[in-house]
Amino acid sequence: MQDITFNDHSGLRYLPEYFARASQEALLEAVRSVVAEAPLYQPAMPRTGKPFSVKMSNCGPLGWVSDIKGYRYQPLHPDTGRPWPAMPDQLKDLWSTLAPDAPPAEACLINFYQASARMGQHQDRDEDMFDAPVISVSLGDTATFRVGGTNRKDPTRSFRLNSGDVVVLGGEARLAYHGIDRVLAGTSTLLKNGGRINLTLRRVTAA
Ligand code: MD3
Ligand code: FE
Repeated sequence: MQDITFNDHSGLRYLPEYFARASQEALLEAVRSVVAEAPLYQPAMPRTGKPFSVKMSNCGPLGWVSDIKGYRYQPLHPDTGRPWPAMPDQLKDLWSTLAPDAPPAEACLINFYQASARMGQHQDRDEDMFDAPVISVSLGDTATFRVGGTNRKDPTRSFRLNSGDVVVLGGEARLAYHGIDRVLAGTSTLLKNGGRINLTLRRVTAA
């Protein structure tokens, strides 16, 4: 674990290599057991039903899902109909360390990117409250991440998210536009078959 190396005025806090390799491996094992119980599913765009290039699962009491009917949080896996698995202790600890004043996280979205996957610029606003930050953990191949401001037309900047990096989006940055432009294949040995996993922790309901 290392010190904060980037903490901007808007509330974006970047913690490169927050998790060392051994912790990344332990976290990956925890994610594998979640996905064994709650398999990655294929989300689709509201209205059009166009499939996402990213596959998803969740852990914690609520999970974020998207299908032709819309975006929402729900307690059950859309394919299996079972509750999402519990949030691993490493993620609960991460939340209490980096968001000590917030109520507990309720949702951890698991995004799985293969080499060609992308995530277009969007805001995270399906939650009932924006006081708590969003905390993101990257595992596996490096991605180029782009973040702007709270208006779609605000200038953006781009930086790389490597395996073990953590980003905390609090304050004004909580509602900033952001997305993943590309995944750089072959940049990490963490996932045997390559690809990238992003874990995003969120508080959904008002405390
Ligand atoms: C900036 N995930 O799941 S994580 C998402 O890498 C999402 O999978 C991306 O955007 C990923 O919604 C980016 C970093 C991140 C997460 C939430 C944010 C950046 C954010 C919320 C506000 C501003
Ligand atoms: Fe997002």
